[in-house]
Amino acid sequence: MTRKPTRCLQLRRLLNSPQLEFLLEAHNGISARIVEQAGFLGIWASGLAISAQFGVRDSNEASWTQVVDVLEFMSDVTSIPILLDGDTGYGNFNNMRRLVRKLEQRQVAGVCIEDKQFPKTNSFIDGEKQPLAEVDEFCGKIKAGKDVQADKDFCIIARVEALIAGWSMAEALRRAEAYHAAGADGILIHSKLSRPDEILEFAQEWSGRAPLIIVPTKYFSTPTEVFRDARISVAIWANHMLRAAVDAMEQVSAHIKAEESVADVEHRIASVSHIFELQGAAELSAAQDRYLKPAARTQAIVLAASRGNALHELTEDRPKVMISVGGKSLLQRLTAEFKRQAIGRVIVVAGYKAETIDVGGVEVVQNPDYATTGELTSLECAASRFEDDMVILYGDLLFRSYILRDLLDSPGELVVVVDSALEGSHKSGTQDLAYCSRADDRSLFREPVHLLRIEEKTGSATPDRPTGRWIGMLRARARGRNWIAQALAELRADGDLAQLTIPDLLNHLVRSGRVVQVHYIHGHWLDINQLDDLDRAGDFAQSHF
Ligand code: SPV
Ligand code: MG
Repeated sequence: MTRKPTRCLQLRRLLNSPQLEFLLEAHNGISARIVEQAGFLGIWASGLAISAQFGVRDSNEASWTQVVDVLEFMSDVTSIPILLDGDTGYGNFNNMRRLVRKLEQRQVAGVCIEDKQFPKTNSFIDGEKQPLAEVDEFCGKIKAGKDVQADKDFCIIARVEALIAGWSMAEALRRAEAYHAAGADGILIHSKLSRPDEILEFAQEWSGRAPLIIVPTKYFSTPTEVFRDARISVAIWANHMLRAAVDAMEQVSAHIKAEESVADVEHRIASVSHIFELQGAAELSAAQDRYLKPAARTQAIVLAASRGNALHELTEDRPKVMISVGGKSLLQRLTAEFKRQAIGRVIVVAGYKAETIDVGGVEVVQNPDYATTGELTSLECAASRFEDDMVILYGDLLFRSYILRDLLDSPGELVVVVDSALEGSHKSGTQDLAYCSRADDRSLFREPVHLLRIEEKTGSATPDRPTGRWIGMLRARARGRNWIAQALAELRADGDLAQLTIPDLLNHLVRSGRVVQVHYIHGHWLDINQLDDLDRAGDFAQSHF
């Protein structure tokens, strides 16, 4: 087994790579993880961004140990190298030695120090007024760091601030050369101009004596090709994660303040489950399965045997569950939702073109008589695999994640999801109208509601009014599972199972005195019956990230 190179070696390789490489800024654990997930090969732990996320100034107001603590979180959740923006090294050569030791202990791959004086100020604030360090003193700091590092590949980058402070190109080059001779593994040449001219001139004069690093914050509009042509080793996008986060937070907070509601922002911001993902929740639940008594597993049973005739040629070569919505099949979308809710076992009851179901991680059960039978026969085909906690649903559903999550949280042995938004919906196909013990009062503290019956919409007026529409999703716990198994047996004994539907099963259960709980929702789902539904589904899927 080949081992991944150490992070120090990874950083060294980026520095020495013949092509232009990139680091992106991160300022805490979650942003570091996002940078790695975006595909970057290295992270810039920016002094500006780390101080800003603390809400303090980039003037060494945060202590160096506070910075190192942040680095520890960043390092723990990533595997790519982190280059710390170590300001001036937080003191003299001795502070630098201790910093290097502490960074190595936390697997930080390198540190960049700048030739200014402690406490430093950000280069873009009155750069010209900032005193530079003495060259010899700064060289001593570099040497001290190099002498103390334990890993030969730990990188020390020397940052030249001469151009920022208004000194000449000759002075910048003189300093870079001295730092290189003192052992620096690379030179960061900084500029506050909006054009890259002085950086390019420096690069030309420097002519590859050591890897050259730049921070195009001010000359951001320069085409990246220009840096490649100038043989720059590494470009650092130094503050963009922080600025993106601040912008998003300002917009969202203003919106919530004005609206006094979060209803409208919910789908513009990261879902809570995505946050869990970034926190590595899946690893913890896998570990819990290993180290704690295994919790009861929830399984999903997807009824997907039908072709979906009203979709015409779209289902010529595949069942409805395999048609694509926004680049992903309905089944892929469902399995992603299951994964989000930690539903590990997925059973798909297939019939029409069952062989085309190729979504990873699902168990396919066949209903060989799909052409002449209905949903209950399909459900019966999965009966031998029933477990004590299961969600049963139609394969043509799209829904917001919270619907399944809330269903899993709701009490009851058997719970059906009913949409109380009857008016103004565009639902096509059969409507399974639900008559329940109470209408949805949409209040926080809901009274228990149970199902009275489900009726297919016929257009004929009935004396009582439906309180919603069953969306095609239910959940059964251990006793609910037994009720279902028993009801299937009874209906089979009656001899008419083949043509029956899930609503028939639910009505049978209610008639037998079983309590079927109702979990109300209000919109935020759709099913796909006709071509028209597909456009809506595309929009729905897109707005759902
Ligand atoms: C930082 O990211 O903190 C830097 C780069 O040092 S700059 O802000 O451009 O000085
Ligand atoms: Mg900085």
